[in-house]
Amino acid sequence: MSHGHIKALAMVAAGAAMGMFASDAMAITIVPNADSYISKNNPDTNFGNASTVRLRGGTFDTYKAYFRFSLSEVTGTIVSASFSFEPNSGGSWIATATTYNVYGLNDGHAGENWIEGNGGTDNDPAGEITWNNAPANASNLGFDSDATLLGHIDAPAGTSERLVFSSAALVSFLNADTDGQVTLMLAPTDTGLTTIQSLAPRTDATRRPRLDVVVPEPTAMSLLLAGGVLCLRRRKA
Ligand SMILES: [Ca+2]
Ligand SMILES: [Ca+2]
Ligand SMILES: [Ca+2]
Repeated sequence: MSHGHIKALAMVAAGAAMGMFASDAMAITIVPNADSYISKNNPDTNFGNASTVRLRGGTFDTYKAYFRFSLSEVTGTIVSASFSFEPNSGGSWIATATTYNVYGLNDGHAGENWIEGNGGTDNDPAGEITWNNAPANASNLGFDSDATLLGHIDAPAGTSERLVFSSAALVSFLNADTDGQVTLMLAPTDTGLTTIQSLAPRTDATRRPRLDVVVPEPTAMSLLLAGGVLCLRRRKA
């Protein structure tokens, strides 16, 4: 292979690589296909159809939240990701500054198909999520070993802004998924948190929770692969 050939191939490869990480990254926004909170004081009540997703410390009750996302649109390795959510539109939702832990339900857990439900204590649809049947749920604000702590996010008092969580652990968790669906959970860290924290649910088209991921643009990936094949063919000739 001539120096000219090598130089040209190197330029193509560099261009494709730059494209992959700069202009040709593809952002995908995913909204939950299920969300609900669970209440320790109402352990058999489902809140899947509630107009808010609530969080609360342990003084009067404990609320934790579950969100499930489909990764079916995601191809390739995720290079960055964020999980974000907004306060409910009505009233004050955070009276005091607080911190939430973000967990992921371990991939392959039988509870990944948890049922969002339509409210009430009727267990109809069967298995609708409650404190007593929620996957990986543990006493108070914790989760058991079927969940992985992905980090935490601070929520300022009185904020009306979207809160955006990201961590390397979140990216790893998403990339480790094998069945195209992931469940993220939120729990306050403060057992003395008395006020109800109220987030917008997935049914709120403007404020709903989101999972935003960035993957390399498929066309750039294809170009790089095509370039590699071309290179091999030329070398054989
Ligand atoms: Ca819901
Ligand atoms: Ca999964
Ligand atoms: Ca029901």
